Order: sequence, then C-alpha cells, then structure tokens
Amino acid sequence: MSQQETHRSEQTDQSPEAAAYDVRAVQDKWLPVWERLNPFQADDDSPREKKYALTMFPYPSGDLHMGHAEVTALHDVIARYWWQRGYEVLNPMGWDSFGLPAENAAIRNDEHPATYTYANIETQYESFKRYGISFDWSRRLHTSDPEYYRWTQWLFLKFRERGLAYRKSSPVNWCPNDQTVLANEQVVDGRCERCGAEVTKRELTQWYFKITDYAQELLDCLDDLEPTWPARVVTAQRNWIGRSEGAHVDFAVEGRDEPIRVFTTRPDTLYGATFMVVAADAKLAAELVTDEQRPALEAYLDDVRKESDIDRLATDRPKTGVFLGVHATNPVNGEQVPVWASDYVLADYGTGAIMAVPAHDQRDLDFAKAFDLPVRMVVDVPGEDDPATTYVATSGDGTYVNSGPLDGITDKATGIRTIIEQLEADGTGTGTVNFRLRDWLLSRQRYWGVPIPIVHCDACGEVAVPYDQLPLELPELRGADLKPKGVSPLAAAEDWVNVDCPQCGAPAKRDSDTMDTFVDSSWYFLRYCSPGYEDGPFDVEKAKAWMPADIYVGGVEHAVLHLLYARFFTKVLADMGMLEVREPFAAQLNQGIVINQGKKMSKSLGNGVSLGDQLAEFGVDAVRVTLVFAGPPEDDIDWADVSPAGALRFLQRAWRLSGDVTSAAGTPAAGGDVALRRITARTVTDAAELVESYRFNVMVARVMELVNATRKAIDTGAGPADPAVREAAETVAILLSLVAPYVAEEMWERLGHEPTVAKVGWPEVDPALLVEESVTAIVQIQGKVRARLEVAPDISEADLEQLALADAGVVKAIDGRPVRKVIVKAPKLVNIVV
Ligand code: ANZ
Ligand code: ZN
Repeated sequence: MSQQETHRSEQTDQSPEAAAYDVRAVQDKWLPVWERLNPFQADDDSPREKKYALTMFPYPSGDLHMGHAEVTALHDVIARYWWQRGYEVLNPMGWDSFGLPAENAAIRNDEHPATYTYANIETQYESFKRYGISFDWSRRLHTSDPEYYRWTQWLFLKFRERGLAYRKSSPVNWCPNDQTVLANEQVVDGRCERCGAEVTKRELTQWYFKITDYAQELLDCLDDLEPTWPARVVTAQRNWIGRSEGAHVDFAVEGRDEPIRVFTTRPDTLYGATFMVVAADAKLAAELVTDEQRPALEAYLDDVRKESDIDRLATDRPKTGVFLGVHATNPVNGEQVPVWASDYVLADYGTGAIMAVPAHDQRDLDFAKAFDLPVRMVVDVPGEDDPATTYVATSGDGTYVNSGPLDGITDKATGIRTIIEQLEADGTGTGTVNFRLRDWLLSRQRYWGVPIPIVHCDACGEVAVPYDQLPLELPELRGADLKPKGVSPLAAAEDWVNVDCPQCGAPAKRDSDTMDTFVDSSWYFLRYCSPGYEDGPFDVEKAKAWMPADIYVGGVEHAVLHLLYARFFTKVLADMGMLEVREPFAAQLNQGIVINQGKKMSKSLGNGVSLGDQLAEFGVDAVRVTLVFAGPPEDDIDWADVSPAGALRFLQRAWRLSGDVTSAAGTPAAGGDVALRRITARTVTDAAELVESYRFNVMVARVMELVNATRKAIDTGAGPADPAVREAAETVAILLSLVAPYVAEEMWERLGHEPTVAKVGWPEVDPALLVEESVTAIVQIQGKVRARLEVAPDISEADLEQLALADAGVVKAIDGRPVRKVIVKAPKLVNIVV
C-alpha cells in the first residue's frame, strides 16, 4: 500500500489505539502465513463430519464489487463457524466464465473473450484472497476451461441418450440486440434479461432439455425444501412450474381428420362454450384458415409477432382477432361454434387453442363483446347477475344451468368430475394436468460458450461426437468478428465447421451453436467435490460424501433460472445412478443488495461505492464487519446508513484488549471474575444460535457487548490479570474470526497463541455459568397471586418465607389478619393461608 493510503486510514480515528493498530501491516503480515498454513483445504478422507458451504460463483466481469463483498462476507460467517464447530468444511469457489456478459464486454473492448475473461479471473482471485474468505482454492474451477466443459459436453450427450436433449423447430424468444435466442426464463417483462431489449419471436430449430419430464417432481420436492429455503424462492418456483388440473377436450372440424384439442381448467363450463380461439401464431391457425380469410390472418400476424407474452396475456387490453372461416362441433351438445384466431391465446401453452366460455372467463367475454359473439351463462352464481347483460364474467361456485346432465349440480368439483367422466366415456376428452413450465431452450448463436458436440450428416442425420473425442474445443478465432449476426460465429469458421461424419466418414458439418451458460452452472457444485477428476464429470463416491450442499448463499435473482436447472440436473444424475441425493441444496440464504442513498448504485446516478476505495480506507475487516453488522442478511444495505469508520473503531477496541491481558496463556479461567465469566459464557452460547439462525448482525452486536464488558473489567473491575479477562479476550478473538479474520488472528497472537485462530475450535462453556442469576418466586394468599419476587435460584426456604412476608404488597393483602400457615417451595412459590 502507498504512503498516502496509510495516512488516510490513520486519519479516520485519532484515538491512541488507532495509531498503534496498522490495518494494512496486519493484512500484509497474515496473508502469507495463511497461504502457508492453508487451513481451509477440505480433506475428503477426514473422519470429521462434513459440511458443504456453497456460494454462487461470479461472472468474471471486472474486479469484485460491493455485491461480491457482501455475499461472501455473509457466507464466510457460516463456513468459518462450521470449521470452529469441528466440521470438515468444503467451501469452494470458481468462475462462471462463459457467456454473454464476458462476450459483450470483450467486443466492446475489442479484445478476445478469453483474454478478457482470464485477466478478470486473476484480478478477482487476488481480491478474494486478500478479502480473507475461507475458500478452498485447490478446488478452483472455470467453466470455460476445456477440462471442465469436456464434461458439460459429456453430460449433454448422456442426457441426449436418455431422450432428455432434443432438437425441434418452434417459435422462440429472440433478442434483436444480442442476436440470439433466449429461454423463457431469460425474458423479464417482455425484455431480454441481459440487455433490456424488447424480445420478439422467431421460428427456429433449436436444442432443448426436456425439463418438463421432471415438472411434477420439481414441484413436489419444494414441499421438503420449504422449511429451509426462502419462502419467495419456493413460491417463485411453484408459480414458474405452474401446475393446473383440467381436461383436454376435442372439437371436431368438418372435412378435417384431426379435431381441435383444447386445454381447459373448467371443462364443467363446456355447455357455455360459444366459440373457439386459436393462437394466431400457432401452426394450427394457418392450417385451419380458409383461403378467403388467409390475407386477414397474415396481416394480423405481422402485428402479433412483435408482441411479448406479457402484453398478450394482459387482461386490460382491447381484444383483437380474426375469424378463421371455419366452425367446430362442441362435443357435448353438437353445436357449431365459430373458430377465431387471437393474440390472447399463446401458441406454446396448453394446446395453443381454447374453448371460449365468455360467461365465465373475462377475457373471453371481452372478446365476445368486441366481436358480437353469443354469451351463455351455465353457472348461476348466487348474488351475481347474468354476465350476458353485465359484461362481468363470474367464476364462483353455483348451480349449473343450460348444461344438460350437469343441471342442478351445485359445486364445481362435482361438475368437473361429472363432465370428465362423460367426456372419457364418449372418447371426446380426458382429465389432464398441464404445466406452465416449458422445455429448456439451451442453444445460443454466440461464440463464447460450450460447443454442442453434434455433427450433422446428410446421410446419418444427427451424430454425437464420440466420447473419446471430447472435449470438442472451441476454435480460437483470434481476430474474427464476434459481433452478433443471428448465426453463430462458429458457422463462419469453415475449418472448424466442416468435418467428416464420425459415423460414415462423409463430409458433414458440426453444430455451430453453443450452450446457454446456465448449463455450465447446473453442475459446477458437483465438480467441486472432485476437481480434476478425469474419469467423469465427478467422482461418484466423493459426491456421495459431500452432497447435498448444506447451505447455498446467493442472490434471489436466481430464484427460478439457475436453481430450477440445477435441481433438474441433480434429478437426472440421480436417475443415472451418479448421485444419491435428488436435491442439490439443503438450505438456502438470499442476501439483499448494497445500495447507496436509497438507490441502486449506477454509473448514471453517480452513486457507486467502490469496494477498492473502501478497503483501502478502512481495511478488509472493517468492511466485512460493516456488511455483516448492517442488518439481517436478507435486507438491502444502504451504504449511506452504515459506518465502516465505526466498525474500524470497534475492531481497534477489541484488538486493544489483547494487549492489556497480563495473565499467561493457558491460565485456567476457573476462579476468575464470575460476572464476566457469565457474560462470556452467555455470549458464546447465543452466538452459536444466532449464526445458526442467520442473525449474524445480532451476533456481532453481542461481541461488541462482550468487548465493552471486558474493557470495564480491565479498567474498573477484576483487572487485567484476572483469568476471566483472558477468557473473555480469547473468546472475542474466536468469535471475531468469523467476521474479521485479520484482527482476530492478530489478537490471538498477542494473547500468546500460534496461528490460526480460525481453527482453534468453538469455546467450551461451563453450563453452571449459564444458570440464571435470579428466578421469579410467586407469592399467593388464599390461592391468589399477590406478589412476584426476584430471588437467587439457591435461596433457602426460611429466607424466602421471610422475604415474602415482608413484601409491601403481601402485607397490604394480609391486612392484619393472622397467618395460619405458610407453605414454601423454594425458589418458586410461597403459599400463605390467613
Ligand atoms: C375454458 C374456461 C372457462 C377457462 C372458464 C377458464 C375459465 P391456467 O390456470 O393458467 O392453466 N387457456 C388455455 N390455454 C391457453 C393458452 N394457450 N393461452 C391463453 N389461455 C389459455 O389457465 C387455463 C385456462 O386458460 C384454460 O381454461 C383456458 O381457458 C385458458 F370459465 O377454458 B379455460
Ligand atoms: Zn454420416
């Protein structure tokens, strides 16, 4: 550090201890020592019980920022606590180093993505080390290394063998700015999650993972995760999976073999279906439309293609549509109903076609009103008027009317069951379950990702790259134009794309798409269990020993995307016999974000806070304490409301204790000042509970109290030589090791011990010191409570009787009457009979 920076850190506090405690020197002193001791390398063969502390790995864009500092500081409290509690802890870190952010930044800076990516990784690595997080660096991985993505490709091929990776043509979300497709999960409010551009649709042949095969299990297991996962994540996943129970119903069309199949959650309203609506952009619409109506449909489609799904589903938009010129037959009453096309029905949900029941579905009613279509009430809901006149659809329970065999039934459940039985008997429908969840679109038309290990041959079709030829390496393409152009830059790399078919040897072409980065991050936590393993993506035995991760700390922005995909991968790997667990993350903690002056930090607002500046001014420990102490982990931290200078002063106070203790290291604490010993014992016990319930900020507050109590004992109480003072100071060092590793280590040395304080073990507590200092005794007269007394737990019966009879309230209640009998049950009860 420069001279200038030293001066700055001294200026923050002019007190005597500040002058003596040199933040930077302490950091420089311990870093190499820790490097040598390497205390956090997880031993697979340790006899200790194992814990796996996982935190989301970063994208290598730039240096670490406040967000990284926050999440890793919080995460490290847990990891370091587990070490102190005697567990063998796996706490790995790596980089999610493929993907659009790195690629776009590289294009902006006119650099190759690899150069940009690996330079940033080194920067972040050095910063993490200095930041003192207890990562096991021997397990470091980068998803863009061929030795890692070899196994991503291997997994892709295994999934494909199981029918879980396939190619199909369908309308997909297209980001016109990034010039690539996006998964549904990457479209937020109709916009590209990465760049914010409005997302449009394109018909393309793409690779998919068949996550829908696991929809029910992904939903069911959320019940087990509910107690240990944040509620909002569980809810977000449930909604995303979106299970609905209902029926498929077939409407026959004259002159056409295939009926129009609809998905409905209200088959019981079938008698009220007065028209049908097909998604305007579904193939079905183009198939059904008459020649006469085709130009109208095509004109309409030009508009529809520009709309996002969110817009299309909005209930408050005016309804638009085109009549397709055909009619279909309602299977229960034989009525001919007109078939329309509209945007409010989505092509890729359910069957892409609906039966419209305007009386009981508001969107259908709005459509009926716009195009003057009939409305027929089939459920008479008590207290509600006929929707045909009010234009307010009803959806509650009521009595069925105009509904043939359903008439007179009064509840929805019976209505639905009855109609499904009838449809199944007639062969015109079946009860079914529908999920909102779609298959995961994984191919991307970008350069910086895992090449899809498939060769396309005119004779053989899709051919897998043989396993022994993996990794299929990404060509370097130095100097090539990587700007998005709609097709992958790999397609233009002739030397790379043109290969001989692995099966027949004829000229063929490699698939030129790369995989979504979420594929890379769906299994990295497994690779950490056996990094460098060469016989598979991970060593099955090692994964058995470490999985599941006991805690996963990270941002709530990953509530659906990453977490759902990682859960899916885990389930498939369990089905492949490679994992014993079916869920990867036993518990989860979401941190809030660091903001400034009430707003998200941003360049345009000019309210950014540089982590580097804060570390230079206050040191690692003070920044970490500030972040952990700011509030509950889930809450956002406003940097304008916190005080790293105050945190530094606290650390200096703690540090000064270690220099004041005069008893020798190893002096037994027994016989020391009992009052201080009680505070120490209580703090240790509470700290454990507070860490386990993620109330880290309260834990720090308790350490602050212990520091103050110890200071008082030194200055005005038992004095610096009292062994209870040593015990308290050592306890401060151990508890601080979870949050402020440098100060803790320095204290530990000044107290006469060898490094590292990080693994000395959780302080032992004498249970006698936890016994409460007073208990409440109840005094009853004629069975009525008249007084409560605070007494010592070991008070004698005679003393308690005397105290009770002398109490002013008791004297008043006795009111001069003679006392006949006193029954004393020390220390809790005195019963007086007058
Ligand atoms: C008739 C009906 C009558 C409906 C009624 C609702 C109320 P969830 O719960 O989200 O699964 N629907 C089906 N496919 C659709 C699509 N591709 N785009 C837009 N809407 C679609 O919703 C299922 C209901 O949403 C289905 O039940 C269907 O309308 C509509 F009183 O069918 B219903
Ligand atoms: Zn071939």
